[in-house]
Amino acid sequence: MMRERLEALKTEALEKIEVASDMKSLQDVRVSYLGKKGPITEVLRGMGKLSAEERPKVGQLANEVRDEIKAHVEAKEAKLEQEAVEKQLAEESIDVTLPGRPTQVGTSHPLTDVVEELEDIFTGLGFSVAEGPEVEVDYYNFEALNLPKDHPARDMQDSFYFTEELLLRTHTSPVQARTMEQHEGKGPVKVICPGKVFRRDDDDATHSHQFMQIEGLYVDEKVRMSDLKGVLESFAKSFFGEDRSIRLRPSFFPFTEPSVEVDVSCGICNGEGCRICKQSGWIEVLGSGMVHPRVLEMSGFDPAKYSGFAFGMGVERLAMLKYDIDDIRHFYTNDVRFLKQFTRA
Ligand code: 2U9
Repeated sequence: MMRERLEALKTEALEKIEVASDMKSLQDVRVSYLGKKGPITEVLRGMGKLSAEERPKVGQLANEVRDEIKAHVEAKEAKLEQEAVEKQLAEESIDVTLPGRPTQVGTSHPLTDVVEELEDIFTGLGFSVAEGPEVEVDYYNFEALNLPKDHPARDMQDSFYFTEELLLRTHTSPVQARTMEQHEGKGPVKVICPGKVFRRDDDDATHSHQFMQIEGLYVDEKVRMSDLKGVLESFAKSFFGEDRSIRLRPSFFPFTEPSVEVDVSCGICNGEGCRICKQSGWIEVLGSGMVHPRVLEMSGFDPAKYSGFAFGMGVERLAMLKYDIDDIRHFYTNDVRFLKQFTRA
């Protein structure tokens, strides 16, 4: 009787294990058959009623049934776990044949490209690169550059002032004045100073209240006007093309004497005269001159022993000439259709 009961329990349990489709129902089967209150324990408890001959045989059978159910539960557990892993792998698999999503790649700003090209050209001619503050004191921005107190550039209308003493620099010249001062009267000083400058202009196609300059300074014993001409001619050929030439026209700046404006031959008509150069054959690109003796003196150099030349140019203007850009505001409105046309080689 007990034997049949055990055999029936086994068949029943194995069937339930077979159909259990998740861990929860499998554990329920295990607890209900093998637990302390389960039918097998119950059979074992009732063995007292059996004869001494029957008892060990039924006890052995009960143990076998219990071990077999246990083994099936464990095998099913392993199977369910394996299936769960396979299901997860299938769900998380990546279709490597799908086309990739394109990523937007940025470009460097055209002004950055031009500044870096200019730095390469001038470092190739022996200049170092110097930088300085954009918020300047009156002394370095004006006084040390021989700009008299009544100079129009000092007017509140022309510069951005924080206080009477403090303003946004109107050119990068204060960087050269600071560099000279650091050299304590001993040459050579040979630097270029690229950077942002600020003027109270109304913005239009050729003016911006913020723009970029590169200025240069070379001070040493026996620096002459011919050095100025050689360096600037070499720059013009490197930047605009070997077929271009320069000419100097007399001009005036408070910080240089004599002063010149430098034109480059027109690359469109080769000096013949066209719309771009307004029929002159020449395009104005920068200002320059021999450093004023007062400027040398104020920054600690003896003008009897030292001389030098300086130059200044607007980076946007150079970029506009080189890349045929018709409006300075394109550099600052950051329209990607404009920006993405400039990708450094
Ligand atoms: C020191 C001594 C001399 C810098 C110079 C110019 C001529 C010049 C303009 C060009 C177009 C500014 O960007 S622009 O508007 N610059 O014409 N700049 S000489 O002379 C210096 C600078 C510093 C100590």
